[in-house]
Amino acid sequence: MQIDQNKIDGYNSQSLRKHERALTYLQGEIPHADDIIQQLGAFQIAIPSWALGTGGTRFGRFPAGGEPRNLEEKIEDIGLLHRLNRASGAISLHIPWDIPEDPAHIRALAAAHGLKFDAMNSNTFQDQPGQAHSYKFGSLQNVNRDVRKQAIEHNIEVIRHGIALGSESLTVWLSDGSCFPGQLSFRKAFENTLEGLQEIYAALPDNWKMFVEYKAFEPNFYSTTVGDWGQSYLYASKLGNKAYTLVDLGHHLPNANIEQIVSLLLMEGKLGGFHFNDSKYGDDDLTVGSIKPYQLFLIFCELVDGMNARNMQHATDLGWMIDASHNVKDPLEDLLQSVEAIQIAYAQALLVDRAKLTAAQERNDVVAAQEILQQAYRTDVRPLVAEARLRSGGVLDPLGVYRGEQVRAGLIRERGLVTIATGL
Ligand SMILES: [Mn+2]
Repeated sequence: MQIDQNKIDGYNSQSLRKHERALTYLQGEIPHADDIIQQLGAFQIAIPSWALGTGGTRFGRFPAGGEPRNLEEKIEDIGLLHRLNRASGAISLHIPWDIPEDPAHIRALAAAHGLKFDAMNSNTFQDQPGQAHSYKFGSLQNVNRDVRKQAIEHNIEVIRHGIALGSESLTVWLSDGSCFPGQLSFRKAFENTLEGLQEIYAALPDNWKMFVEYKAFEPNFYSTTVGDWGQSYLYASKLGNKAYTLVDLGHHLPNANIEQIVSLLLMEGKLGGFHFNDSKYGDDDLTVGSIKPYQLFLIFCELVDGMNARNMQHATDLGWMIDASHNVKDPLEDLLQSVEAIQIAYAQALLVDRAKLTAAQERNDVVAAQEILQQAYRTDVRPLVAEARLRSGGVLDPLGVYRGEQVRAGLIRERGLVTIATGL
């Protein structure tokens, strides 16, 4: 069932009129405004199952109450987000945090909320209760073959769970590395890891992709065995054409030029997936677009340009996911903000006049090139994003409706979260 915009926004025909005025203005200014609205409507961002609870730091965790207690409730929460913004139509599961006990039931529940299963995520960065071998000194890199074998088997089990749910990709993030010089042999760690990834890769169904996620540091602080895009690219290249690099915005050293990394990975056909978040210092996992929105825009410029150059479908040919944590915000509010920030950056990137930019580059007109980018960045594209939402059956102001600041029809508070009560 779709949310009835008139019911929910009946109170605010004024906001709707304001939106229409702003939209009409933009449509006059931007010849391809309706194409952008269409592209925005098709663009879906997966929500990871672990983003729905209150996160924490090693210093503490301050739960707000009303957190989903099980996978069913997590799916309901994402279903709510998707009903509001029509742009969160996928869920990404982490094993073993969210093992689907009854995959057919979970699959049906997700489908009823209009959700697909995005990449499956394995976990060899923690020891689980009853586990035979410890990952204290790494998983796939470990000097002990039994530890490596356990990590390989876990990943293959994650693929099996994913097949049952209709997922088509596996994301492998390894915390493997070392904390002190001399602790391990870089070469042996790489070779062991590659061997393990090859065994996992061999278990992938034909239509699956494997994403090799890198991270510069933490929890290891001297070396990380998949530490940067070059290392990830090396693994992905050696593995084969189902393996790709996954870029997580927070997994770089400070000031890394992520847009350039994105551009080159796309050029080589090896960019597979994307984890959105924002940061000031390290892997801060803050709300997307909250700290460096211009960087997010520049990344999207390269995504759009690089995908167009390869005739890729923006909406479906890369895995798009938010990977953030929420220590001081309601996770659902944060996710609504994050999805909108992604849509805004995407829309702004679609606004860039590529022909003019290329011409400016060809004549080394640095000033014109900057003006062209900033012209797009400084355009308020929120009416285009809102219009895409409305046309897909979402609401004008997802955060406002969620917060219940406005007249609501059919909304109740349950478990501390707003749930649409009108049923599916
Ligand atoms: Mn990530």
